[in-house]
Amino acid sequence: MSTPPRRIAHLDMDAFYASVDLLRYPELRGRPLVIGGSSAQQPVLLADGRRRFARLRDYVGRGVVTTATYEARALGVSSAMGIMMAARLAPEAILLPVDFPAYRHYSRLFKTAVAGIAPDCEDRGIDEIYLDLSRLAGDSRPLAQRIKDAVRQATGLSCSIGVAPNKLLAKIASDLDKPDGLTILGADDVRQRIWPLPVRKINGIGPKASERLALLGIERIGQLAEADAGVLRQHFGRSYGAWLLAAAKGIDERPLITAAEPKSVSRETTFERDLHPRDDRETLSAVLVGLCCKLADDLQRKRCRGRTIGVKLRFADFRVVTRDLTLALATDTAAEILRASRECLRRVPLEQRLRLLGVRVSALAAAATADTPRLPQQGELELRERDRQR
Ligand code: TTP
Ligand code: MG
Ligand code: MG
Repeated sequence: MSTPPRRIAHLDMDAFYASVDLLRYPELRGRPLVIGGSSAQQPVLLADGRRRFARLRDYVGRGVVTTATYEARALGVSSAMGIMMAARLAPEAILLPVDFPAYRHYSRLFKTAVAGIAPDCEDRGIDEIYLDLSRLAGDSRPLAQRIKDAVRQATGLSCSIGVAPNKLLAKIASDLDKPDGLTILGADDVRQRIWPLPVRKINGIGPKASERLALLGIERIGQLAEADAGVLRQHFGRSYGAWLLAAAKGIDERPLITAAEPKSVSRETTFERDLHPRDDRETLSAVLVGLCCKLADDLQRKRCRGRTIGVKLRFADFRVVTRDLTLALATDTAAEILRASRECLRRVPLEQRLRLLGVRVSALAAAATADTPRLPQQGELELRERDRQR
């Protein structure tokens, strides 16, 4: 029995660090820009409101280029090059220091935007992800375009996407039409689109291996695909030799490594002053509602539902008490979590002041695979009725 072909996307942000910095300094758009300086290259705000930027030609030091805009790349500048070397190629280019907090912020933003459309995702670092689109509806091109649009909407940045039957081909594809690219590759395209490329384009063939392949007269992926298996084994060992041949043929069965599903989610609050269970009932109740709303939000964002709801109390003397209960149906609604939390709280003798209140939802399952329908919303009504009675 043959399984249907997979549909894997690789998304990579374009000139990522530089593009994030251009959001802050739009006046630099269209100019060669190199990222890699230190605080000495921080722009200086002038009296007239303009900024003075450091030039590559003035740089002295041993720093390396982390990335460069496509305008700077056109002059020969590339990642991992010494900045002094880059200065010889592009003396007029602007140099900016790295700003990791900003890159991390935009990394989170684009990944969240993508997850809203394609939740099956493998995180491959600050500016790239693999996505499994196999279970999503719609043709690959409009789907990938929607993802690109969502990334731009959330960040103002462009990315390049490749869609192919596996990770190896998707990674090559995302690079074929950078920047702002969208490339769809089928198994039938391997011969025409992949084979003419240098072997280095395969993720996993580094400078060492490509050098040794060149010595065997193998420079293009197509030549590698037609190489003798015995010769490859002899020069690269059994396992890497076999992998080289399979990779050149576009074969790659690796699954996506998605983040481990969370086992539980919890939220808690430590009070500024210890609260009395009766005298501060209103405040405690408001805190509890807040915690339950946040948890429902966490669950819905993670596309999970949980069956076990628990509360945690820390008393003024630091004693900790927990209580939990398990629902018949998994839930992700604030009303259900609140109702269960109150049920748990009723089982705790409340005679001391409280330092902390926490709520936890566990026994989680992915909402998509949960066999139970969402509980009817009337639950909320019922809850308010009961509240009034108490
Ligand atoms: P890349 O995705 O390799 O490069 P890029 O996003 O700058 O450009 P493009 O994808 O359009 O070709 O790397 C992502 C970021 O990682 C890059 O912006 C800076 C950082 N980086 C380094 O710090 N050192 C390096 O050697 C490389 C390659 C990247
Ligand atoms: Mg990139
Ligand atoms: Mg990258």
